[in-house]
Amino acid sequence: MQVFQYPDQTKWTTLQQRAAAQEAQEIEQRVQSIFLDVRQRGDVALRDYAQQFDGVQLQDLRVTPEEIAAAVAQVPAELQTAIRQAHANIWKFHATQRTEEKPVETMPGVTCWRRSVPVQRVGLYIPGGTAPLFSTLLMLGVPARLAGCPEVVLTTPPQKDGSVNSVILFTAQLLGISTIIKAGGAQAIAALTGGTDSVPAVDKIFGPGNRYVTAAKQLATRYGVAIDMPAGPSEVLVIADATANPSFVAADLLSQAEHGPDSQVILVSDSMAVIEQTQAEIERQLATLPRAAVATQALNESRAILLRTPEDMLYFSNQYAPEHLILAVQNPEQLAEGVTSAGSVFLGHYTPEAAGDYASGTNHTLPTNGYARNYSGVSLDSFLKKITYQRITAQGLLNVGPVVETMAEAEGLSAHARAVTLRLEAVAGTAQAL
Ligand code: HSO
Ligand code: ZN
Repeated sequence: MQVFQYPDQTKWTTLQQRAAAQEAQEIEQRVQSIFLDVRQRGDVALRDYAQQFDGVQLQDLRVTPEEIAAAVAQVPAELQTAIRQAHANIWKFHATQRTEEKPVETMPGVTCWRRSVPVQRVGLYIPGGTAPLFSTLLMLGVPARLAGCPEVVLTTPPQKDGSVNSVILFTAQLLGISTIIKAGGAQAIAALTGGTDSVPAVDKIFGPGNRYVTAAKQLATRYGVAIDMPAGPSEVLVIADATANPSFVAADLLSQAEHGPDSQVILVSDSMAVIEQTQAEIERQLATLPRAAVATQALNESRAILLRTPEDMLYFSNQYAPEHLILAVQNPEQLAEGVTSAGSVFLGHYTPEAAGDYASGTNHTLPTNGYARNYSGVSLDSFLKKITYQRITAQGLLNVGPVVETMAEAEGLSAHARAVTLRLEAVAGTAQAL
């Protein structure tokens, strides 16, 4: 980690910068041609890409019920129990996000209300690679189920032998997801966008992925498909005061760093002793970390920053807007109240980010790359649309009609005014007939 002691406030924005993504244009062009190809050749294109990128020749792109049953039998009982518990906790937390709104009479006879309706067809993308994240499937599948989305399609890249990771299949089965497609990368997103013989088209696509997947999701939005959020490499910022335990802090920083060489890791402290001890701890813990090579790359780009006060630390963090914020301080509640930009906040010395990554109940699909300034993480709402309704009675029209007429005429939109006037005349006619 690079250490910065009491940097001048004019330097803070430089310290808050994320590494800029390169070759964006090249990636975009590649993704565009994949989209065209999948649109034209459908499943044939998907099979070609599986051969090219995953090194596997696929017959059936869809996972069969027999494959699911066989995979489930392979998952150790202890892991099954852990996943069930995490599922229960995530379900419990997201269930509290259900809201019921009551109709309101804005004027007598003018009633307005709003109904939550699930997004009808959702696509969940789960990457394969070195660490197939079945936990992410829980984070997306639980709110999709709670929302009541009628069609849930899972896409994930096949392994070298043509199978799908057994824990991912177990988790899918637990969630009641049976449409599972063996496709990864931009081609999977292209298939979910336009549909193919094997892959149903969807209305909204969720899930993390590499830069090709991210670029593909962005391209999908141009075809009218929504996405969860713009995604970037995972991030953590830890605020640690003198009461922090350096071995805990080091473990938290490393758990972020091991995700990928481009993971963003920042330590902010008002204690130089904590920074020094944390650095020593990182070295010690790295020695026994299987993914040490990945973590080391990320740590080379990471920063430890010594600031003077809790207020300064909070200000720095809010400006950076981290995906995850850990408050390893004596009074985390007080500091937490001042958080204005962060995806998810972890309070106190016994609350590692890892708990939220897997099992405490909150969602781990969160805004990165500074988007915590204007985006929320995935929640039940991400799978719902809110439709507004209204009903106006004759009395209601007498009340609200003249307001509309006046405003419509002032905007020069006479047909709008007439839509009210004609009805008001009809109402007057009925009143006279009575
Ligand atoms: N920290 C990751 C989520 C994750 N961690 C999955 C472990 N598995 C992004 O929030
Ligand atoms: Zn993680």
